[in-house]
Amino acid sequence: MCRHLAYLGPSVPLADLLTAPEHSLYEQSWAPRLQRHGTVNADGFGFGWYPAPDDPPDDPPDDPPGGPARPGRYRRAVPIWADPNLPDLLRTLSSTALLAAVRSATAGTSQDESAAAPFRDGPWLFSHNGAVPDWTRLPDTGLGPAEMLALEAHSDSALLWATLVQRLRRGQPAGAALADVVRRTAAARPTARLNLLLTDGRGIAATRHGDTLWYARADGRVLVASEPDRSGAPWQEVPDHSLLLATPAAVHIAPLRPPGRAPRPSHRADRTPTSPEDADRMTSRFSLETRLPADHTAMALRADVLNGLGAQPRWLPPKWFYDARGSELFEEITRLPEYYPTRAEHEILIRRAPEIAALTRARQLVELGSGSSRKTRVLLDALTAAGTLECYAPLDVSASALEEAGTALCRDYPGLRVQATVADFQRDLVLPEPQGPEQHGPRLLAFLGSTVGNLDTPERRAFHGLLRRTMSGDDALLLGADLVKDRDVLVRAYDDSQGVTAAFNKNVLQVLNRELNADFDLDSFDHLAVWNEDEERIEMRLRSRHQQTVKIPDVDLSLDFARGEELLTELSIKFRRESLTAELAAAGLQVRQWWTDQQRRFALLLIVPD
Ligand code: AVJ
Repeated sequence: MCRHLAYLGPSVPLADLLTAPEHSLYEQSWAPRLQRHGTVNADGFGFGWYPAPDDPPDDPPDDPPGGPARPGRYRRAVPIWADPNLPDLLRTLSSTALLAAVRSATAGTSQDESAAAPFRDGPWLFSHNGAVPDWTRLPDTGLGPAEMLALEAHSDSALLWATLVQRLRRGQPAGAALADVVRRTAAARPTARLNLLLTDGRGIAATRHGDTLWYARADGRVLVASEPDRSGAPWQEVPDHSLLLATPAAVHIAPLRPPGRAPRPSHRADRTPTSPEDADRMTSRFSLETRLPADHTAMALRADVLNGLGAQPRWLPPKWFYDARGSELFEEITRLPEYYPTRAEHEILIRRAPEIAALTRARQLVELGSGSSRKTRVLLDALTAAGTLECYAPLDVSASALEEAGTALCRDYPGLRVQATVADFQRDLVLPEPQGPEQHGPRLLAFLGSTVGNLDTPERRAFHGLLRRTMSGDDALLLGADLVKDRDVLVRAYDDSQGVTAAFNKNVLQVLNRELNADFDLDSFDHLAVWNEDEERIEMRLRSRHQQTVKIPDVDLSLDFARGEELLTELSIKFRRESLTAELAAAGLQVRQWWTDQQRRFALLLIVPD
């Protein structure tokens, strides 16, 4: 029930935000697309906006001069499309900040305009999208009889607003106050839906808890809304159970934790249990921003399948190995006796981490494709010991991996901020803007595990160029690269005796079966690891055991595989010092250090812009 929206940015006519865009809030009142509960939002609407800074102040006398502006408000109990005054109002009013809502009332609540959002107190405007079951008996609201009687409306939203106002008046920061109200309400009413939206005209705080929430930030503007319009703004979905803090300059998203949920047990023996205060401090040191549209993964998979499986020879990009099962199998691969790269790289990292810390003096560590961040701890330890590190910024396509790794790191590194970004850095390498005091400090970019070997030569060239353009003069890049070596050692590393790599390879077919309703029979394909001598790379392939037809209904494909026909699933390029150094130099990147393990199987490169 309900849809809401908040805006901060340059002054615009309110019509540009509320009625002009395709699938605007106006349209969402009768045709919401993503709404989880209810259908039309016809039980009133409202919006609040802020006076322009040069307008005469209308502060009440007890407000300090120059204090925050008090917003104006317009609310009606009729459907938004049924108010004949609205078009003129929206056309002629402009503001740098807006909060608006269309309402679908819960049974048993006030039906007049007093129950329409936004609610207001001082500079604050507030809206609630959701419902609290049995709200009249909600325990521990902290409200006395006077406050109860002063509720602006008989509704769950007005009650939540009163409990929030108490906290705001006490000076609790907006985000903490919202998170607190959601946690307490959810503890008493586990099925409550609590998408809250709050602004003071300068910042927006919002929670997603049970319904949908999106934001778009670009060109000094930020929009936060229940669902995206189709104005072309770069909308991103906020994960459920999150707190979002936004200004036109930055958006922060942090997971909302249910009260009293115990932190996961640490592998470190020397740690004392985390107190609730620590947990709050941890949450405030962890942020997650997503740069991928919500349907990115589904769309990219469809495109890759149509493109690769429709081609001859057939191929698939290796990133589709890594669903939960695939990531587990890869972790298992790294522990196989035959799979040396992980251990070799770890050996170098352990030995060279102090030098890396001394040479880079990095204040921010940015890791591309961080995954579980397991090997990163060696670097974090060294950079922490050197006393320079303030922020770890992992980038990965998996939000769940980022959240899991990020919260664990916040727990184990008490001074560290973790600023995670869900991104596909191969397409769109935008390094996270530093949010803290390390604004101008040197950054260390890390791309480990020889994942660079998954890129073919043109892709690698483009990627090096992208890296170079993103790096400033005092930044450095740490690159892990597997080296050319004896053929048998290589093939064994990708065709182990326990069949773990075979299972990993076939898992991609399972991913297509699950995600696209394909009917691959895993036993009808053999795992192959081939050393391509000319290209100096391992090629993982799946070979059809017999002539067969595979259907992939979700992308309308029917594939005939001849007996013995091969599907290429991964390239793993092996490098040589001279050619890799030359390739990097061509992109304007200079190799400062080339370190290998004792057996010279793997190289770790410290690279600077030239
Ligand atoms: C994670 C891409 C570095 O190529 O060695 C391991 C993946 N594939 N066994 C690699 C992989 C098969 C791995 N990378």
